[in-house]
Amino acid sequence: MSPGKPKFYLTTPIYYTNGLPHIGHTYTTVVADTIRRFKRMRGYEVVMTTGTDEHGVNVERAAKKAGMSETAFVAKMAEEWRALWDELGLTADEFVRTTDLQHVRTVQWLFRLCRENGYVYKGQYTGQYCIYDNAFVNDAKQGDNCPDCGRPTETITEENFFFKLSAFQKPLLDFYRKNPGFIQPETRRNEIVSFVEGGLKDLSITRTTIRWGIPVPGEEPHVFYVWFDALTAYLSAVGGPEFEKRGMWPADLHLVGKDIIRFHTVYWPAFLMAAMLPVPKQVWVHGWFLMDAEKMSKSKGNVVLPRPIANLLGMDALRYFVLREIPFGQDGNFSYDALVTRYNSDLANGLGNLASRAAALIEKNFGGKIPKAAERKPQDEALAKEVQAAIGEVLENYENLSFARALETIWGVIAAADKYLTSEQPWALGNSEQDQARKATILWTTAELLRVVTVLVHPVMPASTTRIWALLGLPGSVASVELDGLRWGQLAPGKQLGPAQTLFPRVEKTEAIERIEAMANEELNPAPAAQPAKAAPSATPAGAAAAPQTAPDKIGIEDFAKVEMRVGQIKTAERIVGADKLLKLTVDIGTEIRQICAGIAQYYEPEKLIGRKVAVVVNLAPRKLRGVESNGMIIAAAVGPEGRPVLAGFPDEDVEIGARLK
Ligand code: ME8
Repeated sequence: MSPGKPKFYLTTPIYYTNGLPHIGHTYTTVVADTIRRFKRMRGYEVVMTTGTDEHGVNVERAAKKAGMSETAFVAKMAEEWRALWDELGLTADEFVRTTDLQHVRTVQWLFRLCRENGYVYKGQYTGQYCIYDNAFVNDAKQGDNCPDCGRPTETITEENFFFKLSAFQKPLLDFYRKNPGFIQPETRRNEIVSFVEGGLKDLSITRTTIRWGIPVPGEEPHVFYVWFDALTAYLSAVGGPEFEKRGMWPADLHLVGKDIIRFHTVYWPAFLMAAMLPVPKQVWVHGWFLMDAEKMSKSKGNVVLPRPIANLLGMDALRYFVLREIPFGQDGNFSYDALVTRYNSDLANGLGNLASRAAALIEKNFGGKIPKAAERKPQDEALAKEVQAAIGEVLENYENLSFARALETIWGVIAAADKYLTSEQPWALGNSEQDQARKATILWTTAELLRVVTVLVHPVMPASTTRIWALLGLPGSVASVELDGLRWGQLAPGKQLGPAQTLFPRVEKTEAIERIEAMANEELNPAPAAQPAKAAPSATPAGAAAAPQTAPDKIGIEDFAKVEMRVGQIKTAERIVGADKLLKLTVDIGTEIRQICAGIAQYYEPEKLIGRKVAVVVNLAPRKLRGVESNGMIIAAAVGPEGRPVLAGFPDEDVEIGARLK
């Protein structure tokens, strides 16, 4: 730790490695990254930990399915998680894997402390166990489904080590009383307090039925049950048994979704109390992102992936959207429509437009140099006051993790600036000395407002604010601005603006959604020979990771042979509500009738297509376009700069339906 700086240690959950990150995991990690950046700007020494939870039956099964050893499987998955976080700019300070040696030692050490202090005993356990959530389901009977995920439980009897959780009812209730801020938000705290008041049963913390886990030293074949193992990762990431040297423990903040609240607010503090170790200061429980009111899961086919959104709109847009759209703590629906709407209105028309407008006016009137404000009028003072008040409000809201409110306040300031420019009309002023002085005041005021906004938005949108900082020609990095010293009036005149930038190019909604969905489809169902999805070159905005776009120069005939194309005949064609470009077709391909979506609605009348013979790729993995299943692809030429589709066809011959194209 650096001397003199207060420390702040925060964590995301460590995620399971039997799948890859979706928007839910991304959400928690974005929140953590935002807090990390915010706290750094407030002068804290911050450590943020994320990682992967790599033991348990699910991983054993997933590895088997992949035909790999568990060790190789988790190494590959952990690498994919880490690489995706890097790609999205969400690199944590510590990435802990539960197969790390340091972690293994920490779990064994924590167990020894709990046992030495008399909180561990050996016993028999028979219970209903949910292998998906890796948890015994208390009070469940044989045949019951898991109340959390709804899938069947299994009856398990085995010798286990038990943790005396029952001994912690009173200590935990005392602890919650003395630390009212420990569980946030308040409603979650009440839920947990009543749960603990209802009585606590001892907890089985080892298994003999699982092979893939951390061994209990001297007690093989016992391995640790995943939660005793997983929760300890927070401690092993910052030193494990030697945590005092690093000076980061106890954690200041554990961020978790509501699915794992009990583990973090009941079991985890109890384990630590039993070991006589310091207990974390706060657990913040947030809600779920839902798709059509259901929790996302790959098995339901309703997951939203972060990469396609980041590729098309930029990661900052995704960060902004998830923090702005849903009050932190509550559940909320994820919708691409709302995402693109906010992108266009708040980013392209809002922040992006203000930045380019201010820069263009300063360029035109003052040769790109920040002017010096002259005499201030009441409307200039009023705007300054509004901004100054917003600074305090925003910092307080960030501090309370009220991201939506903080952003609302900032966007209120952006709207005030737009209004100010519209009413002051600097472009309508002439070249007299008086008019020049007035222009200077208006444009300095606008630039100063933009500087303050840039600093305040930085924790949420690090990439684009770095670009606005450069656009304003400001020294150093925006990340190193001290938030507590931020005041209206600090913008020095005379600095030269940086080169002009387009921050958030507007996108056409339907097209953007189609592109995101197509990329997500490809990521979820990669066709064996498929190329990665292409991002629209014209619509890839600031901070967006460029999608790989190159096709190989030449392919062998064996590659071409993988694509099965046949002659099909269109039987029905209809428009899709809410998707202007798509037609839903049924196509006879000789052996069956297929439903296929084609992006030709703007150029072909559905009625005129009936009976038409077309070339169809028939062995493409099915995918959903705007929620409609498409099982195949119709071949069309892309004509002209807009790529107008012209269907490939067979006008001269009477070709047989189902004939193969070679
Ligand atoms: O539970 N909306 O890992 P996990 C919002 N390994 N957040 C969501 C979400 C959604 N739809 N889906 C997932 C585990 N999350 C354990 C944790 S910690 C010691 C061990 C986020 O891969 C949210 O933070 O199932 C949730 O708590 C976490 O991912 C669960 O990730």
